[in-house]
Amino acid sequence: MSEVVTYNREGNIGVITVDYPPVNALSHSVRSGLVAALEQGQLDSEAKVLLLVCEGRTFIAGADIREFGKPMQEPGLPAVVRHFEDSEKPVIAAIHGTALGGGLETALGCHYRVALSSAKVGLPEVKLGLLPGAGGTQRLPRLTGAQKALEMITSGEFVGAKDALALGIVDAVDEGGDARAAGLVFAQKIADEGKPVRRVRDVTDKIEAEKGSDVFSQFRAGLEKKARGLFSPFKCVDAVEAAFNLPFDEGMKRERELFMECMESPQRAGLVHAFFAEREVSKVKGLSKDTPVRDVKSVGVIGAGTMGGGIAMNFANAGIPATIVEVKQEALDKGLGIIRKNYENSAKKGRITQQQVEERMALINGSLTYDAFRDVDLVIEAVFENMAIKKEIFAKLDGVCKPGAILASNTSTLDIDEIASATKRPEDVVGMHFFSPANVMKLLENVRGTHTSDEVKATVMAVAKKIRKVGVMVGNCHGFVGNRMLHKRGAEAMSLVNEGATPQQVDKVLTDLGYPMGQFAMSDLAGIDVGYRIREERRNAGEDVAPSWMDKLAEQNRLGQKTMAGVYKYEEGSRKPIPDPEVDQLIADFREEQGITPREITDQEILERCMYVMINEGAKILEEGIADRALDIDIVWIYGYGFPAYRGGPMFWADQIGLDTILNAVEKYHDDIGGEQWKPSALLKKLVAEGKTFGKL
Ligand code: 3H9
Repeated sequence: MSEVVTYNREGNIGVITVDYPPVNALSHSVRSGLVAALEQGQLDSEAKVLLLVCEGRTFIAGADIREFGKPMQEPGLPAVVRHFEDSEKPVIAAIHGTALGGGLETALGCHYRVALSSAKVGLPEVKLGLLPGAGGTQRLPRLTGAQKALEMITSGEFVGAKDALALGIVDAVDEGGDARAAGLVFAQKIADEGKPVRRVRDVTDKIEAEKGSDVFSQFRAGLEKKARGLFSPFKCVDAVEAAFNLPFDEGMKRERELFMECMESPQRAGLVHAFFAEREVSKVKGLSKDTPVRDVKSVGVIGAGTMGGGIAMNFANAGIPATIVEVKQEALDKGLGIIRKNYENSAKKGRITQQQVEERMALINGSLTYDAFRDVDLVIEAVFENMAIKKEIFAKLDGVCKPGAILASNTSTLDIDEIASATKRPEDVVGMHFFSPANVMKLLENVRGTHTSDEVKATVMAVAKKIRKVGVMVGNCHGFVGNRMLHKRGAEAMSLVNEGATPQQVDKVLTDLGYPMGQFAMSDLAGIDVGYRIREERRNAGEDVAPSWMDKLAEQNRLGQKTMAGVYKYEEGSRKPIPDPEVDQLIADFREEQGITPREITDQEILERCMYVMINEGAKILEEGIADRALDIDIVWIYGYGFPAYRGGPMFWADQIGLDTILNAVEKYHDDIGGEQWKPSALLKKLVAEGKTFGKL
């Protein structure tokens, strides 16, 4: 008898129960347990109808992702689903929580489906670089038709129970809160009415109606843009199309072939790594489930600029009141106005209702005095990067805020310990680095200072979750994890252009790798003055920072998108970067001035210099304990800078390239170019010597 799948009978209903926490994933034990329990149900002459239910928080959430990449143990999932569909007794699936991937496929193998109204269903395999491989691509379109099946399977988005009912994916929705009870009632009805089995594979009306339709070619054309660089969405379309062109069994074979192609693709490996990494980052070294977490019921934000406004919106979206403090009424009004405009735009796009706009605005208050922070549980300072101002603010906060309030800085580079030194409570001071636009980007880089207490660390990680961000805990150093690596890439990209590359060439190499934008398009977005000011400050501090053609841009007031000219030029109302001959000339003049003879630079050199310099820095970050694991760095880059998740993050990508290859190149550039950035990381050298990877430190 399986421990994770059991069989019992209630009246004339045979109940198959899966109990495999946390999400009833279809591990080998569950698959074989399901087959055994189904067989028991067939042999049980008292059972007229069978019911499949799950214990715990959810129905089956899919195949067991931890088994991917290991040899498959029989029975495979398609065969399990087939057994259910072949059953002579009607089988009913009772769905609560989420029926996802193989979970929904199992339910589609059942003859009837009832869902709690709170339940959701979906085929999210595409998000793991896969396609539904247990009949989902063949059975779902038989119920929903081609268009909806294509949308669901290529996006991986979930559908709520009521919509699932309208689409024919489920047969009934139950308003109660108990799936077993709802399933038993539904099953009893089927038994009493003597309803026969009803196999989805035999439903053909939609297949016949849409055979030969041009929905597939149209859908593929639309995907070209949406799924740029991705492998599996296109395979999903091929598989769904097979449902319309081939008899069921042959369609299943085609689905299998395509599924295996996806399973073996490097994109699948990258996306599965990203899936687990996203969950691992919430487990912070030194903290446990028992670490106390403070209640955060209200927050304060200092600064009503783009960043402060975006931060406040996150809290309002989560139902937490936020008070923004500004110095001048005018700036406050402007900031609140922009927040309203952002919400109104979301309402126009149908993402939220007008009522939600008002509810959220009601949660955001403005004030001109720090007294407004007396009772808040957390204050986030979001003024511009200037240590003296930040210290002044933190000293004031220390005087105003109640004991136990968390004092956070949204600084993107500055020393958290120095900021904390302005207060008498450094244990309550922490960095909370949001990424612009703060209401959109999913990353929250939480920065621990030397004295930050465990309770405060645990609280800011919990806050990240509450406001639907992915929180990553990192150590305190200039630029932390993300910007420290970005600055190395930026400096290298700038040098490549000094030496002969064009900005477009550099950007294209990065977008070809899968970034949404290149280094220079990103500089234009952030503002050319930002980097210029940092370089100037370093020069004023006596550091040896080489002159650059980008300084010239700043001096000519080409500050990026905001002045419609930076590295690229921009047309009114458009964010599309257009190469500008004036900049080519500016670069040529700069080279001449510096006595540089430009040389041909290959794309491979650009890739190596922009990426390997980051990997080398990432290794130093690990060496110094600024990041606890390589996967923390991967998540920072995926959610903060748009590194393609299908490559698993920069450190995972480096493991795929081979650390020996990377070290060789780093050593070569150290010899050729020199500089601290190319000094090989001791950890990188150690890993290569020991034949290890970042993933297996
Ligand atoms: C598939 O089905 C292929 C088939 O078509 C074909 C086969 C032939 N496996 O996210 P949470 C773990 S592909 C193993 O924090 P939530 C997760 O790692 C699969 N483990 O909770 C975490 O572990 P830990 C298609 C899994 O409530 C814990 O469960 N299905 C799996 O925020 C809790 O997860 C999917 O892609 C799994 N399938 O969200 C669904 N799923 O505690 C993927 C979760 O040790 N899963 N874990 O860190 C999800 O989307 C969310 O986990 C879910 C719950 C919505 C279910």
